[in-house]
Amino acid sequence: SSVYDCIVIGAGIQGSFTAYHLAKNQKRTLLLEQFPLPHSRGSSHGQTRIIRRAYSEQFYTSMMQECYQLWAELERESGIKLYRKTGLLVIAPPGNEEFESICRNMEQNKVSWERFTREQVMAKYPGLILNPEDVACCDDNGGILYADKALRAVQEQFQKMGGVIQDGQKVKHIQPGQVVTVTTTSDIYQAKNIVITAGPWAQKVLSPLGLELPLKTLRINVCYWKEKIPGRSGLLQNFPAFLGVNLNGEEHEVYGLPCQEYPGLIKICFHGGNEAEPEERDLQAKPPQIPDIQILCNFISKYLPGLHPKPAVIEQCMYTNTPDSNFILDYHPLHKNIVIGSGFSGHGFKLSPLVGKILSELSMGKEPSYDLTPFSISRFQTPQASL
Ligand code: PYC
Repeated sequence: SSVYDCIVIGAGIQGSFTAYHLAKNQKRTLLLEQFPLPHSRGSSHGQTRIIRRAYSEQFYTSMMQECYQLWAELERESGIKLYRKTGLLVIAPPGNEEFESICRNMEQNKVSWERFTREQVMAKYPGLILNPEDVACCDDNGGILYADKALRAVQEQFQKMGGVIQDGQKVKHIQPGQVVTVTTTSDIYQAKNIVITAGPWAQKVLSPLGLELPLKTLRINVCYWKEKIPGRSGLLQNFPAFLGVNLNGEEHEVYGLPCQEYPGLIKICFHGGNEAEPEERDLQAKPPQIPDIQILCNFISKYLPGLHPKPAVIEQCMYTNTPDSNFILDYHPLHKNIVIGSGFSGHGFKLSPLVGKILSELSMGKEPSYDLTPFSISRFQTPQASL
């Protein structure tokens, strides 16, 4: 069969946007997915994700500017609304360093934002009770992305541009070379370049290629909460997306967003989880190392007392975390025609249009549009297996 310009392995949101940008550049592209699409086993399912420029790392705040434009472009091309502006509220204890760098970054990057007093927050969002000392700010254009619609839209645009999707085919073997041969459970394909965006399966795909990355795969409980008395909490009318940083003396973050999935419920989750293999995600976990649901219950009792302190619905998702929570966007150290996008660490969805653009640039041998130092494999300095 003929040789593709590029094969993208993994049709989650990152791989799908990579394939889309390659097709926009007239590259003959095959997008491979191990499961029949759509599916809920990786990190790109569900109806909603947060979008924000409120980041403590300058490079994400800056990259998000282009992401908003790219999301709007996909909305125009597909004719589908993918973004809803709700504002993104950040809440933290006083003197919190991450909170202050988020404010600084928004200011320096000309993001439309404001600080709120505790009283302003509680007046604007009835039902949300802050501690007396808590501080807050709002990223005005923060909000939610319609995740499942976005995934479908980007795949459809890719196909309209002539891209090919083969789903339900698991990659069994990759033979590097000037032309890379990819053997799946049902076929053999060849391409001049490949991009690996395999989500929590990344390490399994990369080990046979001699590359060990310090990735941890986590099982995430996505929790939905119900009002104690229907209609009484005031939370359902005007609820923003929010990020709670180190609240309640916790090291971790809690986040929430208005819920599309289950009318009448609110989605509030712990931004972390316990280690699990993606294939074992749905098995009864060992006693958790991090009591994520208990932390959430404590948070709800204090900050959202109008909600039942136990989740009504719990769904699962996977994170693939790097030690510094920054992505991996790089070449394979030995094979320049193998590009890797991985380690999205639970915050990659909003950045996916730009991640896809950057991975496509790497794959096409173009100068990437951003400084990729924070995303390099060499930052880990891990000893590699015999490459
Ligand atoms: O990036 O805003 C985010 C986020 C919150 C929870 C998971 N991701």
